[in-house]
Amino acid sequence: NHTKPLVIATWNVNLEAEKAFQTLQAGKSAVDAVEEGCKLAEANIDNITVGKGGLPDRDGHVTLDSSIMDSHGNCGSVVYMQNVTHAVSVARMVMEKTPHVMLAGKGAEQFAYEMGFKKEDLLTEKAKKAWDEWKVKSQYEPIINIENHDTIGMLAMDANGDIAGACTTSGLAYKMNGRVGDSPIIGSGLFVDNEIGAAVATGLGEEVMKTVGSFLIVELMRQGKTPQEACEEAVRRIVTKPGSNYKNFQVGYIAMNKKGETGYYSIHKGFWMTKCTSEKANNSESEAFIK
Ligand code: SD4
Repeated sequence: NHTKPLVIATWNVNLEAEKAFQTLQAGKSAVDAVEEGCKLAEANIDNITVGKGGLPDRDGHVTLDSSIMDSHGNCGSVVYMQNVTHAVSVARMVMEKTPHVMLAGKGAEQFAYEMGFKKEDLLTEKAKKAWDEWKVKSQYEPIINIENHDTIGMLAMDANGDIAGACTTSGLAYKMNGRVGDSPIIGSGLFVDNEIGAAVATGLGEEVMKTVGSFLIVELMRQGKTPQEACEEAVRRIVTKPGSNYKNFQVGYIAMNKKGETGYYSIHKGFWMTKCTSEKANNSESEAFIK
């Protein structure tokens, strides 16, 4: 069942995965596909963890993190970017139009305007209301699974077997001002090696960064592990650290290898993967470390 083309994504994002799949079917590249899929999530104001409508930091700023990698090993990312909805597209422009990999904050925003992106207020009424309610107690606790859709991470393989990936997020709700997560950090939130496969992460970014999770998964696949085994090992690295507080946070990984085999695993139940190999995407819940 190693069908090509193929799209997988974190959480339940059928429309986004189908959009990416249609992009591949139209003969476009894997990197076009993941960009198109992620853009749909960024524009959806009902999704409170990505793009416009994302929940703000504790001071009320919506700050976006995103990264993208193509099948030639090129990558681009933006961190702590405000006022521009399509962070994934700006990340792609960083990859394609600058000599750099990563742009941050005001610099990323300025670059986006130079590239023709428009300035938008990303804090919606719904997100502002949630923030106002949070401020009553101002208690920061990682939320384990937010409504089954969350940071979107997407991997695509085109009809030639070439792989690309992207991820986009507003990061953890009510994070400290200035906080950057794993999603824009190449190797942590996302890694693609077109010879081997690709992986993408969701959940508490600090724990993903400490273990360089996505790069780890790709390297484990290079050593012969299946995508499933590699995702399980990357979760195990987190939970077996001395003193790991893993009962109180979620991390989930998805991966694919060059054969089109896929895998996914998480610490807690409630993590889902979307897979699309035909017109309609399917979702399935991940096996979890905590049974
Ligand atoms: C972060 N990994 O900023 C992101 C958040 C996330 O599901 O994935 N939530 O840490």
